This record gives sequence, structure tokens and C-alpha cells, in this order.
Amino acid sequence: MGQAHPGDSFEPSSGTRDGPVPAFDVLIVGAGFAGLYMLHRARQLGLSARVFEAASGVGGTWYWNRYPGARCDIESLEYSYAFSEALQQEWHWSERYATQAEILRYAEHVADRFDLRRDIRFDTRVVSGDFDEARGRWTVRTDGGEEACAQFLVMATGPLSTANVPSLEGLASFAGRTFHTGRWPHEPVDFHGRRVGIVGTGSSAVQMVPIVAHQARQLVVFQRTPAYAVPAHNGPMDPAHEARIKADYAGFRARNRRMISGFGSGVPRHPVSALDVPPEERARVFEERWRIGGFAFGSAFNDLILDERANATAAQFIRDKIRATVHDPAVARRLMPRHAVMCKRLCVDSGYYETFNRPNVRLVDLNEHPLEAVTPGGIRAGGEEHALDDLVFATGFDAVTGTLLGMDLHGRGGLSLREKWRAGPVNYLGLGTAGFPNFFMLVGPGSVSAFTNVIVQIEQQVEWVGDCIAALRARGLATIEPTRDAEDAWVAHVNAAMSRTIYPTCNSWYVGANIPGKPRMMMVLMGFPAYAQKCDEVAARGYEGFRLGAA
Ligand code: NA7
Repeated sequence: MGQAHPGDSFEPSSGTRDGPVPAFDVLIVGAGFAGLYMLHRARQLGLSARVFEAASGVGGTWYWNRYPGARCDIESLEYSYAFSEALQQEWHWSERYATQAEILRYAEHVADRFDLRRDIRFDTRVVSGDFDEARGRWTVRTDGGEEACAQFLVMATGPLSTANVPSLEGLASFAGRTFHTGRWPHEPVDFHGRRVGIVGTGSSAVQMVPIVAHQARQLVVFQRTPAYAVPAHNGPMDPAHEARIKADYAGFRARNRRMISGFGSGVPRHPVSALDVPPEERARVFEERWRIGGFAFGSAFNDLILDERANATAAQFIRDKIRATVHDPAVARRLMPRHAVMCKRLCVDSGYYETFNRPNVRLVDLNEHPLEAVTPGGIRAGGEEHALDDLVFATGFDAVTGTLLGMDLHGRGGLSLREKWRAGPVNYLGLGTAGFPNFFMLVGPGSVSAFTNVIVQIEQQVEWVGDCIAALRARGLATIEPTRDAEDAWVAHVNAAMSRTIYPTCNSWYVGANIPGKPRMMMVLMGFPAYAQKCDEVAARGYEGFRLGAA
């Protein structure tokens, strides 16, 4: 299957319009967790592959998001690859929740351990891709003018990789330093003695605010929608716990893959409705989960994401915690969210609400005091000027589709992906889209993506894509693409399934509502086990819903 390294027969740097174009079996865009494993898997299958990566190193999200306090909100023993028993045994995580720096070291270790770097072209952004129907090949072009072609194109571009910086009046006039959490500088940023403004109160801000508050002379947090945060109770890794997991890591991974979100088997969902227990019992369960910390809170009862009334009991519990934590009742009130809890990603914090008791921290509610403009000296909101030396945007990402649509991609007959997805990212299984043969998306729209431990989703999809390519080769087939009927049915399924949850009830990035003008569409599906089973069934039925083309 495939030549070992067909690209070797060409000068590696000569793939320009003037020279021969390197040819591979698979081109992969992105060297985060998805791209690294896709490369490894392709090699295991004997396929030649090249990865293009815009960054100077591996790690994806964990390469870019270096803001103070950045860490994973899934426990480290779970947020890691399962594909290699040796890897999962040898790696030691130092904390319950790993820091960005430790996860990046892990990604670098994986790249070295499996000798992946030699097939990754760093500092290289893919700007376009075109499918040539006659040759059945994709040709991609990079920002350096390089070209490469391959039979298969795999997008491992990550759901949260295109930073969203709001277009605010006067932004260019700001005289101080500006940052975005997802594009953080590599050198240390010192906030000591400075007046810092943070715009946004999602997961990134919730992690960053307590740390910046300790450094800054003054911190102003500009809030559009308050966040629900549950305590992380982070701490050093318990050696006994680590030993227990490692004694049967495969069993632990298998139990997690049976969980609705692919993680959390250690603290399973209570199999009852929040509404079917007396209030004292409900409070006891929430309190118990609060003490455990992290996403265990979200699985306290079996209907928190299904029933708005059940959800309201959890929301009220967190609001009561905010009231009990924040001394100034007016500040506490502004910090209390009103939307359904978990409708936007639940935040996992270390002292977020407590930070608002500090004398050097101020909360500005942008609903009461609308953000009018950035000025050379700060931000003007509700007629008041907030003097700032540093302005931090913790304003999230053009999620799920932003990076895919940032490239100029053309499928069959020159069909443009931007044109095709004008009303939303129509897809089949989140893995492909009609009119784009041999084009695979990892953690793309329509998959369970960010509703899972994303590494569980990545491994399942990478293995599915690898098996699919192997099956095509074994059957002498050249192309695969979803049918329009299959993708319409899949989008309808995702919408129908998610309409039975609380997720459509707020303006989250899951539905594209954080970006002005973006079409509103449910982009993420809930339920890893059912999703993985569906993918397996599709494959077992000879790739049902896909059109297969002969060589
Ligand atoms: P999020 O979760 O998208 O949060 C972004 C925050 O920025 C959120 O509070 C937004 O308010 C706010 N925002 C966005 N645009 C604006 C403007 N124009 N003005 C004021 N406030 C704004 O991004 P994060 O980086 O925190 O987290 C991303 C994911 O990483 C997270 O879901 C986890 O999976 C990890 P809004 O809620 O839209 O009103």
C-alpha cells in the first residue's frame, strides 16, 4: 500500500509552480493532537504523508494558548493518547489537571518518540486546496508559495484555532500592549504594577483572571455574559491514584469511551432526574460533586442537559455559591449567569469568583455599561473611561469552521467550501462533505468534537479515517465522498438530537453565535458512544452514505 516515501524522489523545497510538486498519499493540515496521531497512523498503514503546520512547533491549541493559568479542564490521566500502552505507562503527569506547559511537553515527547517531526513542515500555513477530478488528487498551496499534492487531504486544524478579536472602534489607537489568549507571546508577560483590562469571561478568562489579579496594580474585567464556574480542586497527582489507573489503563480508557462525553467514568452520572429527589437530597448531591471538583458537577443527575427545569436547579446552586463567595452583593448579582448551565462550556476554576473580592479588581457589566470604544488610554464603556496599560482579549474563537473557511478550498467542479457552507457547515458524520472527495475533517462540524474529551474523539476519528483509506486501497477504489442525501440526513439528525437538549437555548460558540454574521447552526453533537457506533456501522456497511469511486 503506497510507496514508503514518494515525496523523497523530489527536491523537498522545489514544490513550487516552477518545479515538480511533491506527491504523497496523505496531506495533513495541522500538527496538534489530531495531526500528530493522523501522521503516525498513516505511517503505520504504509502511507506517505506530510503535515503542514502554521506554528513553529507541535501541539496545536497547547502551542498557542500560553496565557497565565492555561491548563486543561479534563483530568490529565484522561486527556492523553490511549493508542500506545508504552506511552501512557511511561508518561507521568504532575498534577490532576495539567498546565499548558506540561501538555506541550507531552506533545513534543510524542513527536520525538514516534519520530514525527521529519514529516512536518513547520511555519507553513496552507492557504488553499483544489481537487483535480481528472487525476483524483488534491493540490494544496502554502503561504510560502509551496505546493504539494496527495490523494487524501485531512484537516486536523482544531475546533478552536482561529482567534476572535472583536472589531472595536478605536482598537488600533490603543497605546498600550494588546494580547489575545489564543495567540499568547512565547516570552513571559509581566503584569506587575500595570493596569490591565480583560475582555470576555469564558474558560480562558476564568483561568487567567485570578493570576493576573495577583500581579496587576489594577484589573478591570469586561463581562458580556457571566460564566458558570465549578471548582477544579487542582493539586499534585496522587501517586496511589496514578498507580491504580496505570495498573489497568486499557480498562480505564474503555470505561471512559462508554461515557457520554468520553471521560469521567470515575464519577459516573447519578441515574436519576434532579426533579425526582427531594430538595435536601438534590443539594447534598450537588454539594458532593462541588467538593469532588471539575465536570463531575455536570453529571450530578441524568437530565441536567435535557430538562430546563432540572438544569435550573443546578444553575441556582451555582448562583447561591456565587452569592456566598462574593462579598459585594451588587458584584455578586452581576456575576450570576441566567442562561442554562452548561449551555456555554462549563468553566473549571481556581478562585475565579473570590478574585472579585480583591480591592484591585473591578467588574464592568457591558450590558449595563456598553463598550463604546477603545481609546489610546483604555476602554470607554457606558460613558466611563477605564485607564489601561494592557488590554487582553479573552474573546474566544471563530470556532469549528473558522480555520476551515480561512482556507480557499475547492472540491469537484471547482465547488468552493465557503460557497457550499454559506448557510452552515453541512457535513456527514462530521468527517466529510459532499462534493469534496477524499477530504476528511477531524473534530469537525457535526462530530462530537468539543463535547467530548477531544483526544478520545481524535483517536476514534483518526482510526476510522485510516481504516477507510486502507479499505479503499484494498478494494482498488480511488475516491470517497458523502452523498448529499446522507449529509442532509446527518445534519437533520444532529439538529433533532440537540433540540432535545438545552444547547440551542443560548448564544454559544457551539451554534456559531459568538461571531457576528455567522450562520446559526448546531455544530457539535452530544454522545460519543452512539457517534462512534454509528461511524463503525457506516464502515461495516461498506461506507454507507458515501459514494465510492473506482480508480
Ligand atoms: P469563549 O468561551 O468563547 O469565551 C469568550 C468570551 O468573550 C465570552 O465571555 C464572550 O461573551 C466574550 N466576548 C466575545 N466577543 C465579545 C465582544 N465583542 N465583547 C465583549 N465580550 C465578548 O472563549 P474562551 O477562550 O474563554 O474558551 C474557548 C474554549 O476553550 C472553551 O469553550 C473551552 O473549550 C476551552 P459571550 O458569552 O459571547 O457573550
